[in-house]
Amino acid sequence: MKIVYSDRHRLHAGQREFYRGELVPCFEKPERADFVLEAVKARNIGPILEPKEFSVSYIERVHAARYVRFLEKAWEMWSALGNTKDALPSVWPIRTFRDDVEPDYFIAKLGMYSYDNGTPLTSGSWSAAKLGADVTLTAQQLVAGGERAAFALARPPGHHAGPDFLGGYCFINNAAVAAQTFRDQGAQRVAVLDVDYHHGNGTQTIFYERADVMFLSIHGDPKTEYPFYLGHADEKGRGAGEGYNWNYPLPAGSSNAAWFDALTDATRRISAFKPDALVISLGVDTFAEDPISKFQLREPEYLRLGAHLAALELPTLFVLEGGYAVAEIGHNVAHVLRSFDEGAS
Ligand code: OKP
Ligand code: ZN
Repeated sequence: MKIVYSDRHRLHAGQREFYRGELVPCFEKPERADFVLEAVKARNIGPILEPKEFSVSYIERVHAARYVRFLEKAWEMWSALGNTKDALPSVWPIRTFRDDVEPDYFIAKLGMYSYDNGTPLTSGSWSAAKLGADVTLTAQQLVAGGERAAFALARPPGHHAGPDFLGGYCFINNAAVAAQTFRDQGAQRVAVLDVDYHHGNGTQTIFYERADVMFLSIHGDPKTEYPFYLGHADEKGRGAGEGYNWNYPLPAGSSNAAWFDALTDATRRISAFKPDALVISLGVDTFAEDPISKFQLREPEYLRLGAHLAALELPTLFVLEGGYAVAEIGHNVAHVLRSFDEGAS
């Protein structure tokens, strides 16, 4: 399958994130994409294409305009205060505070548009995130144009970014932008399946009240795993969206058998939904050696995942999300894509 990639992802390179009481080097680093690129090249997954440039209006179909304006201007505002280090929030308007009055103070603004202190905003974050969306949309256009599948080799990741918030290393929800664009270009129904170790809270929130985009996520149980406050099995959608959101939280340390049981149930629901396109939020932090996650997938499981997804026989867009066992993430991604291609008709 064709792969879309730009080396300008490295414009986003956070220095430190807050983790277990201290600032540690970011897990989400540019080398991640380098390793994935190297592995897909080594295994001849397909030609590597440069992204086209898309209007921000595609992004604003799923993100609030005021959030996008904030991202565009954030570094300028922060650096105008004399700051040179990455911006991290430290205060948030949780329950009972007002979120309708945007503060002037930058860190308070940043807190309004974020939900954790592990996502540094740097001088290049907006450019890289916009480019990640361009990479994703370029790959989406290939699938909309008749390709059986395409891979958006994007970073930073996207699935934790919601309508008006960043977090979990994510700024723009690439998978959601792509799903919405499929809809806007004539797809009646789109399914988004999130196989990253972490619940795709941003994607869920964006489509929670909609029946035209089904969201399904297999992830570490939020009772102990990030993002903690969303991703339980009883979240099934609201209003028109009821019955179009399916979460498969699995305890940390779950067996691969349990993981594939969840996948089998999720793909059964996708088939019954009869979507015109499928978006896969492809995180490979499900890997047994991942430093921040607790599932046990390895090469045979990634091959099995690719074959299982191919059997759905749907136009499929793969979007890169997490995966932090840096040297191995390339192989893990390549295994999924190669076995998909082998199984695809
Ligand atoms: C992103 B993706 C907060 C540290 C928590 C966040 C994990 C984000 C995972 N200071 N770490 O889903 O792979
Ligand atoms: Zn993850």
